[in-house]
Amino acid sequence: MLLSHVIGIRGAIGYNCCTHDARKNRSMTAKITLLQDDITQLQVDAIVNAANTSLLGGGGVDGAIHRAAGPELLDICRNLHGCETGQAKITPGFKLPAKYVIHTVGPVWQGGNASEANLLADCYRNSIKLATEHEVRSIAFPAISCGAYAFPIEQACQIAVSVITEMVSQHDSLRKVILCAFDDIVYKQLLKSLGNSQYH
Ligand code: AR6
Repeated sequence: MLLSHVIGIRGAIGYNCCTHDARKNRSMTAKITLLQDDITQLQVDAIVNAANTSLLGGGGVDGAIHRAAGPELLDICRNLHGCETGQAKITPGFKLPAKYVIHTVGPVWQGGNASEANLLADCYRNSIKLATEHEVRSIAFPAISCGAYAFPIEQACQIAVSVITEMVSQHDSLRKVILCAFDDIVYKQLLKSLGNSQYH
């Protein structure tokens, strides 16, 4: 696998961007891009929400997405009857720039012996699977479980990069995957994981 790596830094707001071109054999051209940004502002086909099993909103990125999408998002989420950890469900984005929100539920960190790693990988895998079923070409992920759910950030970022890299190689229709970090710690860790992935 060939990976190219470009970093650009824009302006006083500290916008950071890193692009990895992952090409598998001849045809795989989907790009994995790292941004430090508010996911609710991204113009992509779908953004992923780090939700809880109720799907009825919460704090963190979940709260930000519900605020930006407007009350219709909560109305439609009531009809989804929740979501199990590691699974994903899709709704429209309503007032968001994104057409869809894919709601997934990350694991709460319990010390590492409660299948947390597998469940986190399932979140990325099932979100991308659902996205491709809805002809999503561009998708943005927050750092699932890296906030209130207290997953160790280094391990979470490695899982995110590894599963996304694997999934884009299997789904040619997916042109762009954005890893959207909010804080510096997650941003730097994702950057490191993307760099390390060149050697695996
Ligand atoms: N854009 C991008 N990333 C964000 C944003 C944003 N606007 N806001 C926060 N983050 P968390 P979790 C980052 O706690 O750990 C909720 O209450 C944040 O810095 O949102 O999966 C749900 O309802 C962190 O790196 O999600 C659940 O109850 C990452 O998003 C619970 O929290 C995830 O932090 C889920 O916890």
